Amino acid sequence: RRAFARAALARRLSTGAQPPRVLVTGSLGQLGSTMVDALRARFGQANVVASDIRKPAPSQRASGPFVYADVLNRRALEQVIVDYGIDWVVHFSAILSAAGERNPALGLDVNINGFQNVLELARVHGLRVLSPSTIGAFGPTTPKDLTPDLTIMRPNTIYGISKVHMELLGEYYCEKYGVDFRSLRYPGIISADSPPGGGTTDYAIDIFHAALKHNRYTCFLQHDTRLPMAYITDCVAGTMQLLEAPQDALTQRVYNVHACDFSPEELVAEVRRQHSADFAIEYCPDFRQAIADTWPRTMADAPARRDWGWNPTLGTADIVRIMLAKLHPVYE
Ligand code: AKB
Repeated sequence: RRAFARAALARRLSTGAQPPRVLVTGSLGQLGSTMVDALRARFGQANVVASDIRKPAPSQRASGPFVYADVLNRRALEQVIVDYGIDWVVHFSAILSAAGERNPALGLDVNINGFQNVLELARVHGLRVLSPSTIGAFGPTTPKDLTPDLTIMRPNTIYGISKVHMELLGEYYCEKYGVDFRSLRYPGIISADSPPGGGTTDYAIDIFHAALKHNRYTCFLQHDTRLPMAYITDCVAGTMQLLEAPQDALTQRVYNVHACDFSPEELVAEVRRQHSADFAIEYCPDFRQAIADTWPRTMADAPARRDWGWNPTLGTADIVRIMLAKLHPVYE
């Protein structure tokens, strides 16, 4: 199916058909710049409009168009969509789990009203929308191991509640109005080039900076808290695959994706093995422990593999190797 999607796109481009014009909201967040780069490599620099409510660094501006766009301002967002002739929206603007518990009003506003604005504009202007969901959409009563796509979903965080709302509303707009809504439930995403922003899985990035800087780390989750994780390149590759998959390949609109899973103590063991045998760790769980305790440990993702070719390649040891290699020069 992946080969089919690529061939269809190649045909589209070779027959002179225009590549899609894509708007990325929240493009200055953890995933945004890598996703924008991948989209520009595929569809051309000028066809991918990056947007956010912050000022981009000169390097983030250099590779193509950037616009100020607040997802809470529907008219302004609509103007960008009309002015740039947007076909697809990749909607990354969101307040993550820990940040949402710190500021529930902001979490509700951005995650619910921001998404509703995007979806309504997709209905009016016939857009494809890819908006990621998360393992945070599951809750304390969800089965924790090999969690299936369809299961109990009663999250108890603002982030989780707003993402279940997003999934259901996207499916509703798809069925009722034919909006081409697509979503995948991200695990914790690990990246070296862009910092995370207010998540419960952020420890798995912080730990590398601390290891290289101080050779010690105080972890805000308990030693044995196993969570699903993925390296950013696997995440962006999967997001591109789902974005480009032909409509008739999709048997559902929201997909679990699983790449690897580990606990803090397993990550520490790998950092000690690859970096420093005397790397010191202390566990001081805070409010994020209660969030992590409600999330799956591992996810079942056969439909994503079957329908659009989800095929992550990096496991825990690979992620540690890449993170250490990328961050080492920063702390030399
Ligand atoms: C978070 O920790 O909130 C995010 C997520 C798993 O969606 N990284």
